[in-house]
Amino acid sequence: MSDQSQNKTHPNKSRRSFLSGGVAVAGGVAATALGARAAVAAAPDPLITEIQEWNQVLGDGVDAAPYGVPSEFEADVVRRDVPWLTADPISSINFTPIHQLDGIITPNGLCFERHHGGVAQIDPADHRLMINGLVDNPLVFTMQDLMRFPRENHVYFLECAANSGMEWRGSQLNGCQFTHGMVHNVMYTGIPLKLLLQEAGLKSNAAWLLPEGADASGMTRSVPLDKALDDCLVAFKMNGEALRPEQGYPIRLVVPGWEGNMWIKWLRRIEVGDQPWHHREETSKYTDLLANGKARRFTWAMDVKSVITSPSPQMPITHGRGHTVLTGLAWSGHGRIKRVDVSLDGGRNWQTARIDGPSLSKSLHRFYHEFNWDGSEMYLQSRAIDEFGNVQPTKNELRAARGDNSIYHNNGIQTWQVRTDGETENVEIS
Ligand SMILES: Nc1nc2c(c(=O)[nH]1)N[C@H]1C(S)=C(S)[C@@H](COP(=O)(O)O)O[C@H]1N2
Ligand SMILES: [Mo]
Repeated sequence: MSDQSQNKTHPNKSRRSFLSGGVAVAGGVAATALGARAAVAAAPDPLITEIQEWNQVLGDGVDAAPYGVPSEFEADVVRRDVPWLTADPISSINFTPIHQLDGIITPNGLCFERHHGGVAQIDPADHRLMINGLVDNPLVFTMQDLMRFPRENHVYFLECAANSGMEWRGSQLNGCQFTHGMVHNVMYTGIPLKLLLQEAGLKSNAAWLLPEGADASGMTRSVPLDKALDDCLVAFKMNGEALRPEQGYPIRLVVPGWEGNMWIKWLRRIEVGDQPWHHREETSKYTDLLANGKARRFTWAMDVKSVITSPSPQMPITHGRGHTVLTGLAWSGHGRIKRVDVSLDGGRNWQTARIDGPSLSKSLHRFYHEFNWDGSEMYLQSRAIDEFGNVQPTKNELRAARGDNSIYHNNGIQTWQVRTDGETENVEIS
């Protein structure tokens, strides 16, 4: 990226004060990093000396976008898919552009989508939620009924169990959007599921739930009752506004910390039973075939995990050596993240990264590591540790425990190779 193209997205004023302020107050690191820039700035720069067009003509009025959209200069910040992974757009996946985001909240329009029968378009006036099975009073709720229950707000990540699954046998996809982008993190507004179950009255032998979607796939998944009574929500808002159709409008199940598959979208029915159902999602899917021929099942919680989002293959280092900001995401389905370690040399030496922003249970955490890049090759890794002492494993440790056949629950440490020219690639260290 040239200096000029950078100026287009940075207001001149703040860039100037950054340059002069940075050199004046900072020590060796900033002065070295910014030395080259200061020399460039000494030549007349028309972006500073000329009055720009946008400074002379009136802009759009308030009616231009009744629902706001991002700047046209952000047009490449979009969900993307991997064509060979999904044969058709109906039973499909796309990926959150986590390499281009910051903080911990995923904007609604960028949350990855996974659906098995396309996006159901449902008028909330026509939507019903039924609770039946082992209950005293089978009930049907309209949306209006649901709006009269007490609600709560919580920020939770949703990670598909297959996130990073294509990387199990070795590095494959070149970008964290594709290796780690089946995750999003939003604030849900919803009704504790416990309240709706209490309204129906649970029979004494009630032990399992089978939530079901109203989409063409009619997806179902067995959920243990303890989890439902603990922290599940029937959510109708994400980041303050209605769920997007692709996220399950008008209501979805929120199953904090557990695999995305259980978060039934377009939720229409919850059957209460005394044992789990063994449907497709409990048998041929969402189980891991081990080396000894047995399969792991009911692996609900998403284990402690992290990834460096920049630098990364889609976010190479373009500014040359000197002051460099490394950033990434960490999360655990068990609770909060306590610490994130970062290595620049493929796991030989580790330093503690700086976690910034809210540290919430079962939510993404943002970490940073600022360092002075000397221009040599690096092997970047991050390793998260949660509040219960769970440590993110290496990919070799995972394969030693689970063999080569797994797809789901790959929380192994990711390596990015940064070359001397700043280009970055997905690699594995053996
Ligand atoms: N009704 C229904 N619910 C569903 C699905 C679906 O296809 N239909 N897909 C599941 C899977 S596998 C995942 S990972 C999450 C994805 O949620 P998202 O599309 O909001 O990212 O929804 C789950 N809930
Ligand atoms: Mo999923």
